[in-house]
Amino acid sequence: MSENLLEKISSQTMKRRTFLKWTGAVAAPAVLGGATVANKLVPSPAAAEGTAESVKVVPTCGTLNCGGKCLIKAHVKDGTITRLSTDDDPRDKNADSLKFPQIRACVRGRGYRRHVYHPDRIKTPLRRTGKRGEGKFKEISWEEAIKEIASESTRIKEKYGPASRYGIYATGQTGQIGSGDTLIQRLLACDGGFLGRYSNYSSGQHGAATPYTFGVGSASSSLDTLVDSKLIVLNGFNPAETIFGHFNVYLRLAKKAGAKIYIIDPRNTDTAVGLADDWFPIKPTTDNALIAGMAHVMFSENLQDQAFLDQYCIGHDEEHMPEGVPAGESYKSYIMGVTDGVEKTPEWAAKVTGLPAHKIKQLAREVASTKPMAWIQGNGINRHMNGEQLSRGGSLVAALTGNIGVKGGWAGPGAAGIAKYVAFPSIENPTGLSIPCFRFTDAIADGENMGTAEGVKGLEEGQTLPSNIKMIFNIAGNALINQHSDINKTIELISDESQVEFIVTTDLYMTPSAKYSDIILPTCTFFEQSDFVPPWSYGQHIIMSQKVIEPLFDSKTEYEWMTELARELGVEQQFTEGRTQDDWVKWIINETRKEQPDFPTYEQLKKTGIHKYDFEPVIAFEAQIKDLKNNPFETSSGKIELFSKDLWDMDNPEEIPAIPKHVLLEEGAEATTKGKYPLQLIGWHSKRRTHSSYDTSDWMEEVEGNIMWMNPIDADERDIKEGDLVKVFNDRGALKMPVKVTSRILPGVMAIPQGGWFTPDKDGIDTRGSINVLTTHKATALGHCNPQHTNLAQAEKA
Ligand SMILES: Nc1nc2c(c(=O)[nH]1)N[C@H]1C(S)=C(S)[C@@H](COP(=O)(O)OP(=O)(O)OC[C@H]3O[C@@H](n4cnc5c(=O)[nH]c(N)nc54)[C@H](O)[C@@H]3O)O[C@H]1N2
Ligand SMILES: Nc1nc2c(c(=O)[nH]1)N[C@H]1C(S)=C(S)[C@@H](COP(=O)(O)OP(=O)(O)OC[C@H]3O[C@@H](n4cnc5c(=O)[nH]c(N)nc54)[C@H](O)[C@@H]3O)O[C@H]1N2
Ligand SMILES: [Mo]
Repeated sequence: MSENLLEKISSQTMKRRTFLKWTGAVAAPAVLGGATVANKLVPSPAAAEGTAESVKVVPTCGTLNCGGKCLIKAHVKDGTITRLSTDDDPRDKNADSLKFPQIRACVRGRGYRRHVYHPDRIKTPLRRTGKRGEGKFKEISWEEAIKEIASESTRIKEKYGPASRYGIYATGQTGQIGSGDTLIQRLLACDGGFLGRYSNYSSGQHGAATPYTFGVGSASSSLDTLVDSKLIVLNGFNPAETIFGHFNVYLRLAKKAGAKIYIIDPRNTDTAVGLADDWFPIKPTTDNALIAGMAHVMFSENLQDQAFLDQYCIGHDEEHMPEGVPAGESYKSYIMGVTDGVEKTPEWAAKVTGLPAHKIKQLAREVASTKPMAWIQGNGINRHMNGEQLSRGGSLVAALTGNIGVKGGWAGPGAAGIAKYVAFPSIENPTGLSIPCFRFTDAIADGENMGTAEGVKGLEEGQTLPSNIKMIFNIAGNALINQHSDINKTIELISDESQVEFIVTTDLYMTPSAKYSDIILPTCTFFEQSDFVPPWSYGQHIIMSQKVIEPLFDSKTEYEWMTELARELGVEQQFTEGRTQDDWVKWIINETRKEQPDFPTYEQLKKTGIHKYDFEPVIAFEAQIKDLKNNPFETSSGKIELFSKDLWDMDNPEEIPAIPKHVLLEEGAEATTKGKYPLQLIGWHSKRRTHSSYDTSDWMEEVEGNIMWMNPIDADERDIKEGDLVKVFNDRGALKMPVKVTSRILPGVMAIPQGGWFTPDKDGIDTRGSINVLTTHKATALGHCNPQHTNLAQAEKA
């Protein structure tokens, strides 16, 4: 049967019974993809789900980077997955368990079969034949591929030094051992070293900012404590769609227990629609102006928790400032106009944020008077050019209202880590060098001039990197092109074969990043290998992801092909320590059991898949608030630093202010009136994709189309109607996509769901709504992070 015919059959099957029906009790026979290549894949067209005896149910776990890491039960018949179900833990049969909530798969988790059995999966190793990026490849054997990667890697190491080799940010697979991203770093560490990286695209600004407030990177309580909150404010956070470590479960429980939930977001999100009591539509990047307006109300009406501030904080007023700072620089001085002559009244804040002054006053009074109150910073405020400031702003609200160290309050971004296990061991990178992950394009173009000022770690002041990046391993990621900013500029850089000399990608699909690679290797989904999968740092469970089916086509797991590469490079023993991937899963479990004797065994996990930890509530900084003298904060002052002397000393007050104030940005809200781009453009993480993953899934397209949002006022001005194709553009690029005209978004703001695959037409205009054609390479000042929600653009009918 030809592949075309197979595709036809599969799409007809899809039409007959839509995916949404498929997720019900009766599963359809899967006749999807790849029959020509591997018999082992293709079920007979007649394969129905079968009798109870013939169907095996195998628990496993989704390892994509959505933070959920949910229990997925694969129903397998004759080696084929025919249906997926999920957690039905009886301890949570009434959906009210605080400790053991069902870790249920969302619509994407339920739709994984289309991700696995898809005709577009890459089936054999490929080598580029045309110019880089032209999209011409020929099939090669694994043996050839491994030999070529080994010889190029060695050549480049010898010519430019080991720190010219880079494993790019890649989150397509996040299990402990299956994560190719972790494995390639381990392998390169065995082979002389590489250029490492730190930070991430998710919460880099939070991570950079939080230590300046609290002295440590984590300021988190456990999710169950939210049930004690009376008021929860979600600031740039959309967990109904992003799940986010099952935050959504606890918000629902908190609401049931009587908490009010408010949403501050330019969009009336699914979270707002489903859970919120009120929506505060704010112009992107202006949250600190809202907070300033609220602080003005608090200081004017004496609503702030002065006793808390005086005891635990510095920087809130002139009486509590660090040494060596001139008068008039405290937060209160800024609010009352002493610092810059502008009083930050609610009316001032209204002009900046777009929120009515009476709503700002209402929010200030409620936030100050309702205790306990949890102000939670999402990653939506993080991914801005002033993300570090916005992140500190949320913690400032918590301090002003005395909601730190109390149950039901909240101190900073994220949530407390509960899952504890012995991790897959890493091997130290011999070069000791690392860059902020967002600056890899800078390190390709001009790494030799990057030093500590550009965020490089492992160098002395005055030193620079020994080489530009010359080789890239892109292992289960799409940030080489699609998920990084300014796609057109990145493509110019990556297309130049004299800059990066060799690029290896592994993926399931021919993504935009794969297209710009020299060797592409077909790898496996989590169904095709075993792994140990913790959720994001604050999850409360782990899952043993079991191998459910054999690797499809000619694919290999990352562990398997890297073991072969390690052998070729002469470092196999060091790389594997004599263990298979499954041996490592057992190793982690056994080592963990040495520390936690009641942790389940490998055999037990084979049956249940999941382990949920019993735990006591964690309250961030409880010890400090109970007894500051014996438990000072780990800041220079020993207190919560609302004014940071360390930031002040950086002497860059426009970009890195010492207090979380509102700053003007080149592409911020105020700049809309200044140039040719009058609309703010943000992205969001939509339910139909995990980043760019599932963009090819027609089942997910049934869930939600790839559609941008625009307010009717902006649409009318441009004669744009619901469903029209709209061209969105700025100096960096242009895209076309259909529009939803809706008052669920603030006028002056457009939103595009991030992750569409860059698909240029003959004029280079993207046709899939790939937002990163419009975003910038410029990194944030403090953390060198990705400001991918801070953009100005124009729109017109296409
Ligand atoms: N404009 C804008 N850009 C953004 C963001 C934004 O909000 N706006 N968000 C940023 C954030 S927070 C993040 S974390 C990054 C994420 O960026 P990436 O880490 O690049 O994530 P994905 O786009 O999901 O890419 C994962 C790749 O892995 C592949 N894959 C999926 N499953 C498997 C598997 O089992 N095995 C293998 N080998 N491959 C697999 C997928 O096909 C996909 O190509 O994007 C960032 N980019
Ligand atoms: N379905 C799905 N789930 C995911 C992912 C996915 O791709 N798909 N990705 C996962 C990953 S890696 C991450 S990092 C998380 C991210 O999850 P979230 O933290 O929820 O991040 P975003 O979706 O980027 O943004 C959240 C909200 O912030 C709003 N926002 C943007 N700018 C501003 C602003 O200036 N002020 C305010 N107040 N709000 C603003 C956006 O409209 C959006 O609704 O989601 C994870 N979960
Ligand atoms: Mo992320």
